[in-house]
Amino acid sequence: MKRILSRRVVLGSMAAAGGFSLLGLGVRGFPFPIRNPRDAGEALAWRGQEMLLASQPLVREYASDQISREFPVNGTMPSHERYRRLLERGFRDWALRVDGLVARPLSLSLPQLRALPLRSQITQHNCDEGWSAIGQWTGVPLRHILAMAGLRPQARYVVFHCMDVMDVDKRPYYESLDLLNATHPQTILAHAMNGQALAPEHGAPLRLRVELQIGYKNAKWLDRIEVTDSLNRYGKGRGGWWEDFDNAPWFAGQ
Ligand SMILES: Nc1nc2c(c(=O)[nH]1)N[C@H]1C(S)=C(S)[C@@H](COP(=O)(O)O)O[C@H]1N2
Ligand SMILES: [Mo]
Repeated sequence: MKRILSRRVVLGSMAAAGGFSLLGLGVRGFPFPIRNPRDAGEALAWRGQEMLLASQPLVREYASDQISREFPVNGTMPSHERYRRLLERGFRDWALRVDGLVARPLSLSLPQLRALPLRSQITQHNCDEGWSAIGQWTGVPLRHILAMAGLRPQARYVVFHCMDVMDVDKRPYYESLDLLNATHPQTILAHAMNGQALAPEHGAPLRLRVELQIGYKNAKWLDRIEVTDSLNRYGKGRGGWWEDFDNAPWFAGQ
């Protein structure tokens, strides 16, 4: 079962099979009510991931000669004065804030982040607009930062606040993960790509790499990470900018 069934096939069929059976019910631990078959499918796929991870914990990693020569860019760089100045000064005035339901709120500069334990991984990024690219990402495992901050008992989700404001609705980009995805070994806060400091268009100074999920979950231009017990109070309450704006699935497993 381990290798014959791909992650995608298992998640997909669980979603299809369960799609109609859960309307009106909730799925334990899933943050939203089930309003339609699509929601039910998403919630079941989310539960299915836990089972899959027990036997197949890491997504595929590639060799360095498989790295894509061109890696497309998606999203528009933060256009405000604050980001321009941060960039100009090499992010010396920037720090990642880690707060919310943590025992010890943190503020970590880029040199401090670079000095933390590293993970490097060569993975395939899949954007739901239909393109994929392989890149090498290097950064701090998010689980390490969460351990440094210390999760309080009520902690359920991690929210990623970004510095870009979306043109269409003037709302800041954000994303969120449950704790299983947030503490997965391949979930890292990357400050380097293909062996170089992360380029501005790819999310400098720091971006999320969550290899268990697709493109838009990989929040760029981070400046704050907040641990929370509920996603209700962010944006329109669906857990991310695309989730709010376009009803994109919050759990976008792959
Ligand atoms: N802050 C922020 N993060 C973002 C986006 C964005 O617009 N703003 N776009 C997302 C989408 S849709 C994709 S596919 C990836 C693209 O990452 P890349 O530009 O490094 O290829 O970033 C994701 N993270
Ligand atoms: Mo994307």
